[in-house]
Amino acid sequence: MKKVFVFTILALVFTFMISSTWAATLRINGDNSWVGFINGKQVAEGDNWQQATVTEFDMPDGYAVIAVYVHDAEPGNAGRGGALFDVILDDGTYIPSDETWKADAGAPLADRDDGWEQPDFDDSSWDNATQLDQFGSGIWGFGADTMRQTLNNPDSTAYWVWAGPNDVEDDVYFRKTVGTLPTTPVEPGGKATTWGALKTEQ
Ligand SMILES: [Ca+2]
Repeated sequence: MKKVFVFTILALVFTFMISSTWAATLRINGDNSWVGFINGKQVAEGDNWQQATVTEFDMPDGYAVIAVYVHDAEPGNAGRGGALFDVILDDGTYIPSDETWKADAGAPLADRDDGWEQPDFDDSSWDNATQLDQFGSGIWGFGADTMRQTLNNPDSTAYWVWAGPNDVEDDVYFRKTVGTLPTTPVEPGGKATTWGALKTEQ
């Protein structure tokens, strides 16, 4: 009976492993400090621009909404702000910070309460991020060797980004949905329908 029990447990664990869909990693660097959110929940906080926060997370629905806040400590043109982040999916898909992310500047995080980090937030009025230097080059290039201690496996190929010119705004917000949004109806229990097959038969 014990062997059967152990086998049952192993089978359950294996079933869970293959059905728990995606796992992924979020890495964030910011000059000077940052807070990261996944699906509206805070998951990361850092203030050493050369030391990324690395967050592993699951995507049971196959996608996740990433939201990143970065604060530049030097007001206006007294200093330049920068944000560098990436998401790596389990299948190797690499999603770098670049101009495809939505970006917005505004009040400091503590004063912002419009739900900007929530998955259902409407960011259609946000501009795209300003794409600056690629990791390893430009004004932050001298820190690349130190940064690679956390930005390895894989090496970062992300771009430093900001909202507008990076010597103006000091509090910026980024958003992107990673993974694949569900496009077909899903039956209770998570079993996918044969929607695609039905459509081709019509
Ligand atoms: Ca500044």
